[in-house]
Amino acid sequence: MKPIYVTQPTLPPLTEFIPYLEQIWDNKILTNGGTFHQQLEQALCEYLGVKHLALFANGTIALITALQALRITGEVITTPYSFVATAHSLLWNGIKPVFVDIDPTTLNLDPDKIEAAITPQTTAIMPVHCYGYPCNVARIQDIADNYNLKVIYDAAHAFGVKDNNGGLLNHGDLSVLSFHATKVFNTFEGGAIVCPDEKTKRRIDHLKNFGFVDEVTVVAAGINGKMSEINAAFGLLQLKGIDDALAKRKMIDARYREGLKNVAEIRCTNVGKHSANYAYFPIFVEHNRDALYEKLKANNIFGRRYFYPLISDFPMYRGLPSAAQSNLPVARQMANEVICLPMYANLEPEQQNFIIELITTGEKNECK
Ligand code: T4K
Repeated sequence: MKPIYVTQPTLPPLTEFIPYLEQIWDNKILTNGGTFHQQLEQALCEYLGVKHLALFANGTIALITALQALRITGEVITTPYSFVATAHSLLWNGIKPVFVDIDPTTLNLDPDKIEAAITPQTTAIMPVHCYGYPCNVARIQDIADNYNLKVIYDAAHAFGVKDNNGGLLNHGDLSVLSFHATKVFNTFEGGAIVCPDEKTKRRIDHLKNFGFVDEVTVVAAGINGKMSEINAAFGLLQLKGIDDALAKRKMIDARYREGLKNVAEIRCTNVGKHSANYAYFPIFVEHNRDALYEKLKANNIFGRRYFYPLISDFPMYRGLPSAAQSNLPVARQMANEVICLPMYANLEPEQQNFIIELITTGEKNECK
């Protein structure tokens, strides 16, 4: 059997991409805000229900720029249960991350624990909508308002997630998306910052273009964060199939839940189906997660332990007081138990049945 990875991008037929390439070849504008770049920004604003969005070369540079755009300094409260890019974006800005534990249900920053971590140096909160599961945005905003803090959401996983007020991406001061090849919506590499007003969008556009405002004026030490025309064109094409891809993911999610419901050692998440985009399918294995992980691998099933190790365990973070084991018990437990099972639109039912069988049948003690 061919390897089955944790994710696999859904690619449209190559022939459908050729006309886009022809247009790029005709125009000879390859990057720096060309036609496809403008069209994709517009199309994503409409699809996601957001006012303004600035495309980026990837999500990490978008995170770094989001912090720079709001002039964040000092300390920022964030989660250890995420991809390392979340905290790295703080270090790239000379900001000290302060790790706060997560809620065991949402797997996101626990609002009850945020206030105790605020100091006079705290300027912002950077929560993550982990796996696309919404943070408690109302509680986080209340805390931010009380302490005059900015909120920048790492929404790398949250493409298209809705909440009661519409798009989840409309919360906080800024939200940052990733369009990496492994994501629900991808542009090979890519990302975006969602922002509420024209003025902030202008500043972000300057910052992603070295700080240039016009031919002779540079206002900040900006970076090259621009998305190329090829990536933007691919995004426009991908967008046509996104609803179909999300519907397929939803079915795969349901099949896993049904297939795994009687396995005592395994917990699935329970965050409210209306608010998910089925970006990942994490399971939590109470005893000896790695035995199951290795068993799957031996059968060519390459799940991933997102997010193990915790960010706070990496060498550049583990000396921080907030990285102490005793500060992050829930995050640590989740990191030690998680396996993200293969989840992508084109995962075949037979492949999924094989994965479920491996987990459920016969050697139950293997995942003990
Ligand atoms: N914030 C959060 C919360 C994030 O999760 C991420 C990225 C970021 C910020 C930063 O956004 P970007 O700067 O990346 O836009 C992957 C991705 O590289 C990363 O984007 C993602 N999060 C993270 C959760 O996962 P790896 O090192 O696990 O990827 P990799 O190469 O092992 O890929 C996983 C599997 O996917 C492979 O085994 C096979 C399959 N795959 C992968 C690629 C790249 C494909 O089938 N095709 C492909 O092109 O980090």
